Amino acid sequence: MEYNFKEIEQNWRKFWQDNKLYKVDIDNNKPKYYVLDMFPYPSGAGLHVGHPLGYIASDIYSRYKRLNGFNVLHPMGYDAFGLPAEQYAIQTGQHPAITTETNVARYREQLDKIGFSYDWDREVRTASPEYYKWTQWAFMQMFNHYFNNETQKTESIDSLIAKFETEGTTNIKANCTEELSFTSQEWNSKSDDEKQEILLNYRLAFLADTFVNWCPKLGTVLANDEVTGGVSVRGGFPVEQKKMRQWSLRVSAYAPRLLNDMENLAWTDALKEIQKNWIGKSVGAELVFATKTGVEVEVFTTRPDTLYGVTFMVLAPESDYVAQLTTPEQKAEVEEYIQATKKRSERDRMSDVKTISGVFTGSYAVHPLTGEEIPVWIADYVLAGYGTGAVMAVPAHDSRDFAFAKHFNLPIIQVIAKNEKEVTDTADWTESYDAKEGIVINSELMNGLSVGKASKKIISYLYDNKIGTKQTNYRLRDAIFSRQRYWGEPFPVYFKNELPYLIGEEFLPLELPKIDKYLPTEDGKPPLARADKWAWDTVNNKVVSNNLIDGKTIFQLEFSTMPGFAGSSAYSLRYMDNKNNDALVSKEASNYWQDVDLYIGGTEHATGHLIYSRFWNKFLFDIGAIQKDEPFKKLINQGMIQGRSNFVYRISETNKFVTYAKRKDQKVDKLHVDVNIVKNDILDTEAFKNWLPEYKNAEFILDEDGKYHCGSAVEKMSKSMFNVVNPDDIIEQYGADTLRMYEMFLGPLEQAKPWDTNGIDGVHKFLKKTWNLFYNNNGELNISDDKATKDELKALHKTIKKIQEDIENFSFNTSISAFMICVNELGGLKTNKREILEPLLIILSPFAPHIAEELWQNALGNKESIVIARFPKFVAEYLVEDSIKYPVQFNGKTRFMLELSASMSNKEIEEIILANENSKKYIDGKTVRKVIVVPKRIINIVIS
Ligand code: ANZ
Repeated sequence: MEYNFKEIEQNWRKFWQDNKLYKVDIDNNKPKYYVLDMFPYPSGAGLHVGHPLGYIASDIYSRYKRLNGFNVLHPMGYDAFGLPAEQYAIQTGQHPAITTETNVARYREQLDKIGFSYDWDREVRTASPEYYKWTQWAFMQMFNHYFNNETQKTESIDSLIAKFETEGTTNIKANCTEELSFTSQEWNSKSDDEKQEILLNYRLAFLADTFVNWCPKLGTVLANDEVTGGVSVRGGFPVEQKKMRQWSLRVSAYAPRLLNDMENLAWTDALKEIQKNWIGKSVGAELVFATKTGVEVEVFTTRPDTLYGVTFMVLAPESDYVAQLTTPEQKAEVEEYIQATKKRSERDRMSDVKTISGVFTGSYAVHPLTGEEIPVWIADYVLAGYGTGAVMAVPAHDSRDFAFAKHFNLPIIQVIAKNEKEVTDTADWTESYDAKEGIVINSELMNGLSVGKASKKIISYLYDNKIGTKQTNYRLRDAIFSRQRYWGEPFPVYFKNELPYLIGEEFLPLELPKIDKYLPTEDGKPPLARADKWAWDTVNNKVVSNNLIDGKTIFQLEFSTMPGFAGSSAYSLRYMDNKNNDALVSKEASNYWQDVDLYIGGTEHATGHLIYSRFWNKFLFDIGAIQKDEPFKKLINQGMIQGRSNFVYRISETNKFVTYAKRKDQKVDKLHVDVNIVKNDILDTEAFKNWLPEYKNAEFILDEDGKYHCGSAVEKMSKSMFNVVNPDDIIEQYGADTLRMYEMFLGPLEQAKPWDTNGIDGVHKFLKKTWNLFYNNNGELNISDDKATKDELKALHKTIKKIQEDIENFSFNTSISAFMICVNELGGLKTNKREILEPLLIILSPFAPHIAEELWQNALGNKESIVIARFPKFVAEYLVEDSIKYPVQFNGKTRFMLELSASMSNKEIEEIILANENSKKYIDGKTVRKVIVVPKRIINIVIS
């Protein structure tokens, strides 16, 4: 029989599916193992060979764990809400659900061809109502909870209300937007509306006026990680800062836990570092500067030791203090500056250190220690959302303050010196001294102290004198949670007197209404404002027509929808129990599956999905809905697969193409050519002419070998560079097993590497060679039941050991090499013994499951699938060498080699070596002083 991969692969895929071999259920007799891929957004372009890299790695691992007796949960689904389907809907009028459906079907077809071991019965789609019911449910729980800073846990909003009713805010340490203070009597005498408004200050999911990244062109708010360089990541449209009433999640409340709990996660240091910086813990002080008008400006500083060096203050242009402190004379200039700031994204403002700008407010503050007057400025390098949105500027020791002071000619006072002698005139400084090392000078209360000691001393002084307190800040922001879009989860929220109320939990899911167009309305409202039927009847608990809204029992529903990360925050939990109608996940399922043991996906999610889902899980854990407060125990980031582009060179303004070697002789245009009509860098010139109409009459000036050699380069894999390789084409030509092994062979999983189809033949040949161990040259089955020889066992067990170690270290590329060596060795030994071939197939099956199953069942005659076989035990004995070749030295010089049994004792070796004829020649009558035997290594005879 020939290795007919097409037929084989199709047959076995059907067999696996028909027999539901990958279906898993809770099984208390087996240990669980949960392997998860980051689920894809099904885009219209389909998968290219870069996408399955991580999926193949996780599939190998899943299969390996199954072979080792684990009950493996390995699911797949779709992150199905998203912008592209909606943009397409805007252009064509086609409902995004239809686009999504089509794309999902295409993805599924492509994924199926690769032979993954997913339990498709557990599929989830974030855009389906049965799924988003639980996204809405989680949101409702967040709305009904607040975060208790004292217990560092979330608690019910009812318990907070109860405290307000009995003791007001006296003993409350709740995480909130703004510190409020009221007595129980004051609370009890408030109206329902007032109470609702106050509670928004505490809820974990809340509505508040916040500065957001507003993208007018996309008509929506974007998250920080969706904006880069002042434009939207998708589409590259300008983004501006705008104050809007938005839903937010109080993610920042969890900052300490998100930071501390990272310690126990098996993630790479690089990724942990990114998250750490994103969470951004700073320890310092908050203190107050009074102004002459009575306004008290609070600042956050990490350097209280530099307090005597403050020579001015800076407010964020958006700060509430600005309006309070701007004098009439300065008003026009300040207004103009505020307008200019709106055009710059927060990231630009933080990263662009060259552009220095700012405006004086006209007001002065009073230094709390010296009583001196210091001017208050506004500048966009101070951000509204961090700390208090105001800074005490210390130009001598902060580089941004320094640049600002130089630019606007403000005084600079040195208060830290490397040592006592390093005190110089700041007028000569070209840069600030930012290091936290040295002693404090020019600072009455702290002179002579080290930076650390000075900080401690001044903080307690500030505290005692009621000027300030110690403060820890986190850079992590609350997550803006609304989008002014159609294609997302609707909020289960209606508005009464402009205040939000939840619909009853039992009426979920609240399904997306139908609308005629997917654009915002003419007056700028989100697309859901187009729905005729989008009001909530609180008596009958159902959606009704807007024209029934009466403000008494029937109210308008929320127009915004939830952002992309909503649906992906708890999907790993839903896979555990995807059919459950009564809970996100049952207690039983959560108890058994616990968390994801291995998560594989890209690093691009480091500050988005991987923060939000950790937050979401911690919240669900706090309310007792799940068992673990961290979702992903181990995380591996696969490297990007880059494209390898090819180029042709057209002599400018002609139809003639020269080769890479000849391109230098004339003026040429370097043009991308479709890599699929190039093989080993040689262009198929006929195919080229047929490729695009403009090349129909192309002429070629070939190289001396009569071929057209292209240029090449490694670039991002993308349609525009014509370097996209479709896995379907590879599978058509070589089969899925070759694709799987070749993707792994390309290099270490975590490294970025270019896709280069040139090497694929080698891997394909390896599979054929494996096949030939079972079938002879005439295609006849040829298996023997004889006992294996020592050499055969050694070749096999060496490989078992290596594959096991490699898989456990996620070093799949070296596994492929080990298989190649093994099959070559076995080929050389003409192995055809079942005792060797059976275990070989089992260890190969995670990598190349189709060929392994075929040979397992049809060549070796096994009745059960290889999927449920057991990974062979490595036997160390087979690797022990029987004999060892010793170099024999005389006074340190190697004279000859001697092969001896590996089991001999040193004493036996000594006897043999002294009796050896060859030895006698070298001893040559001299006295033997000593015989040194280093077991299994060397023999040295000392003579004199
Ligand atoms: C005085 C000072 C002196 C500062 C000095 C630094 C060095 P991290 O570490 O990132 O937390 N700051 C405070 N709020 C800010 C805001 N909203 N926008 C921009 N900058 C702000 O940084 C905290 C430091 O950044 C604070 O300490 C403050 O400047 C500034 F030699 O205060 B510092």
